[in-house]
Amino acid sequence: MSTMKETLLEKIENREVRIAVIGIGYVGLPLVVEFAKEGYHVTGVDVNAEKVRLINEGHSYIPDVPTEELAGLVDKGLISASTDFSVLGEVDAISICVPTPLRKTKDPDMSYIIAATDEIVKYCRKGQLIVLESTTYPGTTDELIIPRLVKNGFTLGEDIFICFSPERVDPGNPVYNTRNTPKVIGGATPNCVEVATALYGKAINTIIPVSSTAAAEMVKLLENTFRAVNIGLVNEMAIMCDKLDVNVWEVIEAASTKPFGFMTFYPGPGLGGHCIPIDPLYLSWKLKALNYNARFIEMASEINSSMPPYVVTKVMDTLNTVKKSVNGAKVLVMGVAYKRDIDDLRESPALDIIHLLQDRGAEVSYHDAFVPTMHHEGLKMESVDLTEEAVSAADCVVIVTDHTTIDYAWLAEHARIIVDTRNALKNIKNPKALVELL
Ligand code: SAJ
Repeated sequence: MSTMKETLLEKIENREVRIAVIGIGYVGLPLVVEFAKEGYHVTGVDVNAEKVRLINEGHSYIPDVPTEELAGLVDKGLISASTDFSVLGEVDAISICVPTPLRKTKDPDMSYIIAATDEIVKYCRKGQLIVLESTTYPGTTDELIIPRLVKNGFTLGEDIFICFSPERVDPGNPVYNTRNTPKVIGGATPNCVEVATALYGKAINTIIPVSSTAAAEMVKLLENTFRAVNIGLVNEMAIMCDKLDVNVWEVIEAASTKPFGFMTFYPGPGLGGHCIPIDPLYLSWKLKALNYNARFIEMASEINSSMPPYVVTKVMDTLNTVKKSVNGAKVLVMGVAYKRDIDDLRESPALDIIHLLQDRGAEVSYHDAFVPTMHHEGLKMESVDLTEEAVSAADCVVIVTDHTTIDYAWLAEHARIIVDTRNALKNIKNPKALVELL
């Protein structure tokens, strides 16, 4: 008589396993597609009826997922989507890819994970694999997921299999995608890891098993804390170089020639995105509960959060050199997305910079072809056309996001003053505009 594990492993081999992915956003939808490309039937489950409709019509709303690829898999009947969580009772494997934001109090908002888990509790049955992918603090799987799921006579690792596997999606990355980025998996028991490895290994090239769910949760937080702290370091370097009258960009380029023991990060207007500014605070929050203060995380967060005001001070000081006050000045912000060549505004430092400039009486407009309209965090604005009139009418242009679609030579030709927070003008020799670098 086969054990539940053996039955599941066999169904995985035979492509009979049916999969549900809860949360079909920039993490969940690529995962749905990768499993379907391997011949598995995958259902995207989401509370957002519009996303469900678009998927069932074969339309992708995630730039990294081509519509034609999604449509082909939907037409084959391999991909479907639903707002009805009862489908969770019909599948063999469930991946949870829901958001883990911060509350206004900067505490972790676990409501999405808990809501998804409570839906699974209603429908889960023996023989299922459940994998949490949402970035969260170490201990979440063991403390929140397992106690909710492993009751009613379930035996963990025998008839229910639970793992944590961090998502590693870098939106817009032209090289690394869900399939070719190694996937870390930590399970509640060795059987759990074995089952998850067998399934994910069908859709992802490299699986990296670790010894526990907490280790896997910590791997992700190390990865993103590493980035937040190093970006904080290089932002402080920018502030120090400014005081020393040294060009930080030149220093970084030269340091980057070191072929070992150095990794290049660049200063900027602040830390955007729904991961890097937020994930480390999940870790520091957890450690506070254990009476430990994660100093690097706190310090990096403090420095990175100080960059938008630092940029606004740069604008004020530069206007001052031409005897202009920021109060009443026309300021054009170039790029509002949180990083180049994407349309995502979440935690974008541009929002803080615009608010701070408006608070000081500036008349602020923005241009961002990726963000034609912005209705976000109290701002309701439209992107202005990038014309000579718009640029030359501005008392100051601030490059906040360095989209590669902009002709920076043209901009430097027609702007009066440019505050460049991304060294976007690095290749422009003798710009006509007065340029102030971060
Ligand atoms: N930034 C800097 N200086 C740098 C690098 C980034 O100021 O040297 C800023 C960016 O402008 C942006 C923020 O930091 O506002 C985050 O940038 P990011 O490049 O880390 O981009 P994310 O948050 O979209 O994606 C990251 C992933 N990025 C990379 O690995 C390059 C990766 O860390 C995670 O897979 C992902 O977050 C996630 O989902 O956790």
